[in-house]
Amino acid sequence: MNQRGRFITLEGGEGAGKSTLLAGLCDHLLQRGVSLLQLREPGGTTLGEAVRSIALDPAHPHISPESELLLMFASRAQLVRERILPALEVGQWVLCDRYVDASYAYQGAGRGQPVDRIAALENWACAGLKADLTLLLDLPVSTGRARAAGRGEADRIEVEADAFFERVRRAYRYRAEAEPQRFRVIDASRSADKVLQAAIAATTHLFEAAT
Ligand code: Z5A
Repeated sequence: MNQRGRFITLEGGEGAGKSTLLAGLCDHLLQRGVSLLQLREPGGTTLGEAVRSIALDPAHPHISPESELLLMFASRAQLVRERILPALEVGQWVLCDRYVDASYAYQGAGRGQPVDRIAALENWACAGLKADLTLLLDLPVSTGRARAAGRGEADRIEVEADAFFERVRRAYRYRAEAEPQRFRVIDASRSADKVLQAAIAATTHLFEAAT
């Protein structure tokens, strides 16, 4: 019987370097012989990608905070059942660019949705699935925004003011402090290579637990 795979999530603010890290970390894990699946939220399924195009499109400025929260969880509920759980069951490792912590940070701290409402949605929609490891790329908001600035038109969430992203950053750090056994906070102001090395070091215990 296959051993269950590991579930790693990447979190952080805009321009923190998640996509860059994900590419390097996947290369590293593949070299170690890990079979893996790389996903993103919102997205990763036909339904999820459709949700993504609606939720992030600046042409929909009037989406309410409640609708935004439900859209994120609609994408997530589908992703968990259609892709993540089946992959973990056959021993694949799943690396996901954002997961449920993003809803607490963006829709909770950012948009002011109550934490207990998000927790209720998590209990219902995520089938009890929690990440084995969450890598939080922590970076000053101004640095992340400067990095992301050259990418063309901002999406519907990226147009928010700095104060929104400061709340998001605080919420992520608070969650990391509350769950130190799951989170590893990585100083993302360092070079991409240093960030990758820190992330690789953070995955070591997942291999130990697998043997
Ligand atoms: N969202 C939500 O509100 N609620 C939820 O529940 C979920 C998501 C799941 C997804 O957008 C949006 O959905 C996001 C939160 C919301 N909105 N915002 N804001 P996305 O997937 O399109 O984008 P993102 O997740 O915000 O990531 P990003 O802005 O694309 O950035 P990134 O992936 O973290 O960074 P990157 O692309 O790897 O790097 C950015 C640039 O910096 C690039 O030029 C790199 O070459 C450079 N870079 C990367 N690392 C470094 C280092 N270490 N040094 C210097 N330069 C670097």
